[in-house]
Amino acid sequence: MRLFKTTKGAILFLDNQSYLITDTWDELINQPALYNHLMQSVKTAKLIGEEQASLYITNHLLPPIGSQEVWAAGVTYLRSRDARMDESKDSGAADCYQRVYEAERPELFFKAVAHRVVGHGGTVNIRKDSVWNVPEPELTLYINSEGKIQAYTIGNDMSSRSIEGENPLYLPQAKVYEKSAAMGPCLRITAEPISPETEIRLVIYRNGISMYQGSTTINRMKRSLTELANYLFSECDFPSGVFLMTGTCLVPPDHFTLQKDDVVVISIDGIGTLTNTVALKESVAASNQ
Ligand code: DO4
Ligand code: MG
Repeated sequence: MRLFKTTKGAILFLDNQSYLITDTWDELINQPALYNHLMQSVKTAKLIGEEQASLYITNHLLPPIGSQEVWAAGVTYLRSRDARMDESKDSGAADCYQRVYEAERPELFFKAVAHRVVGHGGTVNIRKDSVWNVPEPELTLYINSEGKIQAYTIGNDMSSRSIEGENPLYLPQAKVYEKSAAMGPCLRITAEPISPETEIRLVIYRNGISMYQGSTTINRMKRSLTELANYLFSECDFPSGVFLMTGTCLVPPDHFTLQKDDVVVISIDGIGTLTNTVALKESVAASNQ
C-alpha cells in the first residue's frame, strides 16, 4: 500500500481503492505495526474516488514527513566509497572512506530537519559556494519510535563533492543546507521487508536531454537495513520516528556537476518517482522584496 501526505489529509492507495485519512501525520505513521494499523483504518476511513485522489495528489502533495529528523548513512556501497576516495585524494583523507566501508560501525550523519526537506515536484538547491554538485538517490526508511522499519520512500541526499572533497570535516556543509534533501512522493508500507532485488534508477535531464542515467539494486549495499536502523537507535530516541537515507550507489562521472534548472528524476520499484528541479537559494534580501 502507498500513503501520500497532502494538505487535505493522508491518501491511502490499497487494492485499487483510495481512502482519505485525517489523523495527524505523526500519529498516523508512528504505529507499532503501521501495515496492520492501516489495514484496520480502511474499514472506517472515507473512500474517495480515483479522480479526487489524483486531484489531491497533483495539486496538494506534501513531502511525506511530519516532525521527524532525517538522518543518512554513507559509504554503504562500493561505488560511493570509490567516488569519495577519488574526490578526496588531494586532501589526504581518502583512507577514511576505505576504513569506514570496512568498519563494523557505519557512517551515520544528521541530514535535515523537516523544513529543509522538499517533496516531489519541488526544487532542490545547489550551494553557490560549491563547484561540484550531485544528487544522491537513496532508498529511505521510515523507522518508528520503537526502532522498527515501517515504510520506505525515495530520498535525494543532495551533496557538494567539492566541499566534502576538500576536507571530510566539511561534511555538514556539503550535506546540510536549505533544500538539500528531497523525499517522496509517498510512503510504501509493506507486510514484509522490501525485496533485495528492488531497483533504484536515476536520470538527470538538462534542457530535456538526458545527461546521466544509471540504475542499481539495493542488494549491492554492504550493510543490512536493520543494521543501520539499530546503530541509529543505539544512543538516540526519536519520539515520532525518524527517516534514514541509506546511502548512494549511483554517482555520475567526475566531469559532471549539476546546474540550475537540471531535472533530477529518481525512481524506486514499488514506491514511484521523485522529480525535482535544481535551483540556487534565493538571498534573504531578494526573498524579502
Ligand atoms: O561520506 C560521506 C557521505 C556518504 C554518502 O552520503 C553516501 O554514501 O551516500
Ligand atoms: Mg548520501
